[in-house]
This record gives sequence, structure tokens and C-alpha cells, in this order.
Amino acid sequence: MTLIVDGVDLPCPRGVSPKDAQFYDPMKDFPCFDGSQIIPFSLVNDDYCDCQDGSDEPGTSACYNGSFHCPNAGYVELKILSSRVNDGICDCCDGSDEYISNHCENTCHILNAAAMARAEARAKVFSEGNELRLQLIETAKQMKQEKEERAKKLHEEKLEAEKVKEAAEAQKSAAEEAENAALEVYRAQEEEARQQKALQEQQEERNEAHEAFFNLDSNQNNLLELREIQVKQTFDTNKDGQVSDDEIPWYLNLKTEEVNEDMFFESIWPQIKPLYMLEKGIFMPPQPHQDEPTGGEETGEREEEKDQNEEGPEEDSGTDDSNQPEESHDEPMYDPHTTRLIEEAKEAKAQFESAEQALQNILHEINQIKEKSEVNYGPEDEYAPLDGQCYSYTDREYVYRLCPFNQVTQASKSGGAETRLGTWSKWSTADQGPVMIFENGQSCWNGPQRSTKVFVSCGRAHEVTSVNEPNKCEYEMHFETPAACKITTEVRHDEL
Ligand code: MAN
Repeated sequence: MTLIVDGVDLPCPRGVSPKDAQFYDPMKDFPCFDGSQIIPFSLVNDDYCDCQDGSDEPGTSACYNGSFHCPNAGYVELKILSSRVNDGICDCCDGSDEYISNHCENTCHILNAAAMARAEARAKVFSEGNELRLQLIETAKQMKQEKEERAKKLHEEKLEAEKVKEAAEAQKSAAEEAENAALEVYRAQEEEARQQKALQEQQEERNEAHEAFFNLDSNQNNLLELREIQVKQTFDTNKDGQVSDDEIPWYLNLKTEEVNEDMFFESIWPQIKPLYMLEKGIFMPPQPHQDEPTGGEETGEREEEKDQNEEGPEEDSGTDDSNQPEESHDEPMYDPHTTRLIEEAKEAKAQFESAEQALQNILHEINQIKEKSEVNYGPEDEYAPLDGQCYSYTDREYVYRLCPFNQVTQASKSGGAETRLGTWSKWSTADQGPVMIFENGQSCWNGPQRSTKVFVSCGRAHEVTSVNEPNKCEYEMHFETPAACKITTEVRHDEL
């Protein structure tokens, strides 16, 4: 190799790349690249390391940190550590690094042929993939057109559905109004019955209170006094034979020694009623059946009968009308006109709900189309047909599914629920090409939410070719697709 300086053709020192040859002028002293010193040119490649950066010994192994340039004519030039020079191992395909023994065969033409073959194969994949990519673009165009037409149709359907809903709403309101008017009569009746029942209950309560007052007021002076209470065993709750103050606090609380019936009803009766009724229950056992024998020793017989009753309740309830409930709690029966109005209101409500649902469905689809129209499917929409598809990959433990523009999942081969490894987020780029980013997947145990990077490259078919988890819950996939087979001059250049 030669170097032309001022029109003079000079030899390029061994191990120097053509790009660096200008720094090695045999007519001048050599300045080390790091500027540490300037040495006579005769010391370059003299097998003694003078420069700290090894720049004076590009063609020998004298410096541990120097670099040697393999010209590798016919293939790709290469830079190796100068420590590998003359170490017995052929590093350069032209054998130039082993110039002392000169034992290396020049294999550059073989490597070049292999690289050409690889590049050719790759170019073939690109060319075939590109054909498919053009088809994908065509499909994407059709899909887009169909979506636009569908959106137009949906817009019309929406207007129609809004009208239907409005009409159904009006019908529902009218039917409900008629139903309410008809039911009002029944409601009024029910309200009246309820009030009457309340009144009756109140009266019964009053009667019970009156009876209690009458019983407690032993001197019948219509006033209840402390001593009248104190002699009633009812209130001797601890059964020590006396009624002490703490057993009748409700009485003492009145801060008076006697009360009339009204005061009794208002303030005392609600407090003593449970105790009083309990006591009354104890001293007034339930009345026996008319045909039931009375007397102490019949207890056993009664027990027996009770047992029989429990076993055969049907026999007992047979013809005895008095066992029937007095009041029926069933829904009230309505007259035919009201029944019809109720049915009509029910039907109108159902119609309205179905009209509303139909409108919701249309709005949902409109929204979906809008959302999808905002997705970036690549510069020529070439990735659009991949939306809605899923591609699987199975390794030793899991089945992974890549659904572009949607999500990535992982399912254990041994069964169980799928784990979401991320939902579609955005495109990114790496040295190798485009990357699909999926984020916000299921949370990792004690860690971040799962996420996946999908490195996309050109291939004849859509295929996930590998899956890794370089960090816990951070996944990387490699995905080949014809959509990535755009032939550019850069691609061809890179291949060679
Ligand atoms: C599951 C899988 C793994 C992940 C662990 C984290 O087993 O999703 O990929 O590393 O959970 O706990």
C-alpha cells in the first residue's frame, strides 16, 4: 500500500488503515496520537512501544493497546488488537496479521462469497417480502375504505337510532303516565288500609297499656305510686324478694312519686312492656285445645301429640279454615284495564331499553372506528392488516401471543389464566429497525407492571421468532413480517 504526499508516492506502514495513513509521513517525525511525544519516524513499527497509546506500533505486537488494520482485500477490512499480531492465530482473512510465519491462507474470497450468498438470500427475502408488503398496503387501503364507508353508514344509523329512541321514550313516558294514573287508585286504597292498620295497632297498644296500668294501680286511684310498683314481683328482676331502686330506674327517672295513665302510656309503658309481657307470659300459659285433656300428669301425652303433629302437619291443617292466614300478602289484583296498562308500560319500557341499547351499540362502534383511525399503522399503513391478528410462540414453559396494536400475553403450558405482558402503546426504533412497545401489563410480584418490546424485522411470513425476559417482567420478542420488507438503498448497502 502506498501513500501520496505532495505528489510523492510513499509506502503506507504495516497495520495502518488508509484513513490514518496521512499521519504516518516517513519524511517527518511521528507525533504520538495522544500528543504525549514526538519520535523519529524510524521508531515507528520498530517493535518497541514508545507512545503510551500504542500509535507508533500499528504493525507489531509491541504495544498492548495498539490496533492493527487488516486490509482484507476482496472482503471487509478489519481492525484487531495489535497484541494479536504474529500470535500464531489467523485473525485477518488475508493473513496479513501473521506476516512473520506467513502461514495463513487468504480466505477473504471464501468469506466474500458466503457474505454475497447471505446477502443474496436476504435480498430474496426482502424482494418476496416486499411483494407481500405491497399486498398488505393494498389490503390496508381497502380496509380503510371499508371503515370509512362503515363510519358513514353508522352516522346515518345513529341519526335513525336517535329518532327511534326519542319516539320510544315518548311512548314509554305516556304509557308510564297512564299506568301511574291507574295505579294511583290502588295506591290510595293501600295507603288507607295501611293507616287503618296503624290506627288499630295504636289502639291495641293503648288497650294493653291500659290493662297494665289497671293491674299495677292496686288501690285503683288512677295514679301509679312507688309502693304499688315495689310490691310487684314482675320488677324484682334479681328475685331477691324486693324491688329495689335500681330495678325500677324508669320509675325514678320520672322524678315524681305518682303518674297518671297518660304519663304512664307515654313514658313508662314503652320501657316496661317487654318485662311486663314476659311476666304475663309466664303466669298465663297458652290456652290448651278444647278437646285436649288438662292436668299435670298428662304432660307426657301432650308431648306425644306434639311429636305426632310435627311428623304429620298435613293431617292437622286439613279442613281447618281457621289456620288460613287472615290477610293475603300477595300482589293486589288489578282490574283488566289497569292490568293492560301495566303490560303496555312494561312493553314500552322494554322497547325504549332496546332502542337505547341499539344506539349505544352504534356509538360504541363509531368510537372504536375513531380510535383505530388514530393508530399509527406505519408510513404506508402496511401494518394495518395485522391489527386483529395474533401470533403465537411456544418455549419450554409458556405460550406467548403477540396481538399487534392490541396486547401481548403469556400462558403457562401447565394451564391457568393468561398473564398480560402489556397493551399496545406506541412505536419506537432501535438500530435493527422498528420496535413495537407494549406497556402497563399485569403487575409483577413485588415489581413493576409487565412490559414488552417487539423488535420487528423483514420476513416472508408473520412470525414470532424468539421471546426473552432479559429483566424480570420485561420481555423482548423478535417478530418477522413482510410489512417490514421495504427495499431501500440503505438496506442493500447494509447487507454488504
Ligand atoms: C410469572 C411469569 C414470569 C415472571 C414471573 C414474575 O411466573 O410471568 O415471566 O418472571 O411471573 O414473578
